[in-house]
Amino acid sequence: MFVDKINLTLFSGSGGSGSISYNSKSSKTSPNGASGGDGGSIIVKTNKDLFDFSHIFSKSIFKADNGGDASKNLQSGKKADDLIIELPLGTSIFDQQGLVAVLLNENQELTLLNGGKGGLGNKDLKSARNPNPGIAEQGQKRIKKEVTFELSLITDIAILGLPNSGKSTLIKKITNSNAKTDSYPFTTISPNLGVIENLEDNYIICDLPGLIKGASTGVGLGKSILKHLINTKVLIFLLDPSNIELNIDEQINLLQNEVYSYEERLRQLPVLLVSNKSDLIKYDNDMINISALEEEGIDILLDKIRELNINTLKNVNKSFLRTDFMKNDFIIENYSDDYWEVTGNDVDRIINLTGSEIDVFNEISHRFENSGIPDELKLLGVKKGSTIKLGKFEFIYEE
Ligand SMILES: Nc1nc2c(ncn2[C@@H]2O[C@H](COP(=O)(O)OP(=O)(O)OP(=O)(O)O)[C@@H](O)[C@H]2O)c(=O)[nH]1
Ligand SMILES: [Mg+2]
Repeated sequence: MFVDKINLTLFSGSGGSGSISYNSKSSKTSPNGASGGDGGSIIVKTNKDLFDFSHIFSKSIFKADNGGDASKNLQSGKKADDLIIELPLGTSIFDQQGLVAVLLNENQELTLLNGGKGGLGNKDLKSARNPNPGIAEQGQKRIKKEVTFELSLITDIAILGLPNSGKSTLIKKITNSNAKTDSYPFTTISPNLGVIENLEDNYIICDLPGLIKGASTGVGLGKSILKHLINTKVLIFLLDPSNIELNIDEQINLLQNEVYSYEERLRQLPVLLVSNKSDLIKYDNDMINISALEEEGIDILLDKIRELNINTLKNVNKSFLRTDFMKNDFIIENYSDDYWEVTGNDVDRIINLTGSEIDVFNEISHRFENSGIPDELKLLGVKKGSTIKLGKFEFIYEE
């Protein structure tokens, strides 16, 4: 079963408690109570070999372990292991406030919940003010969070068409996919992935369920089909000249309408217009004519795909990370590969300074470098030489 959306409840682990003990038991001096162990965090990590959430479908609750309590006499509590949830590339993560992150890079890691800090024991609470504390901290309590993971497949090419146009027949002919085909509409109800292997590079292609009028507003499988286009680089509109309800031009119109009303940015993607079922009707213009069933014209289609140099193309999606759900409070957005904007409370704190220009600049650089922002930018794949906009300041990123 293909699972491309899942709701989960996450719990971080509580921190263990610190202890109260003393070197000298009789006089209760020289505190040596150790600290509790930190609770486990919940971390998500992308794995390029996953293509949906079926590996976690059977669980709706994930709990990280609690940290151990400290014992007496310098024996700290055990730190709990973090709980790592693996996710496919192309996962968007939502919490109750909205989008948290879009994970597009390999081995990208993100901590969704920090484990509770272990409480300090009386040894670590010693201070000049209180050299012999008779107190210890409890560990931080576990935190609960409801999240939704939603996948938009990462593919090179997506095949779109009305029901029955022959999309699954085509993917079966040009890849290793064993998609189901049949003469009734809506045979395909979830995407089929395949790899085209006989070009210079391997390309991932996906066959989607048939699109119908109103898909972009949610009719039929509507948006759950269209969302997979956000991470693809090329569209194939597979047209069916034997369709008695809509002629080829009407099919093109319908597909364009639904795709572009769903997401305007998809206009940037190259589209191959392919008329299928040429064994029945050949379409007489510059369209690519194929018969997926009889394997006619397939080489011409593959040549057209080769000419697109897909490796040089981009999808229209962008990485996204909203970190105010955790320790930090900033939002990073990239509007192009070399222009990134960071906004939010942390940024305001970093840049809210007055003084001479050079002092302000130095202090901002220092604060920026010591904030969580550079690490997150690195995670999102920012390149040296890119422009970073921090509030009203812009500067060039150097690793
Ligand atoms: N004559 C002819 N029939 C074809 C051709 N390609 C597909 N078909 C037939 O068209 C019907 C639908 O094919 P599918 O590949 O299941 O179509 P689909 O677009 O995946 O359909 P949905 O998944 O329902 O949207 C089947 O009966 C196929 O055998 C073709 O090139 N020529
Ligand atoms: Mg199909």
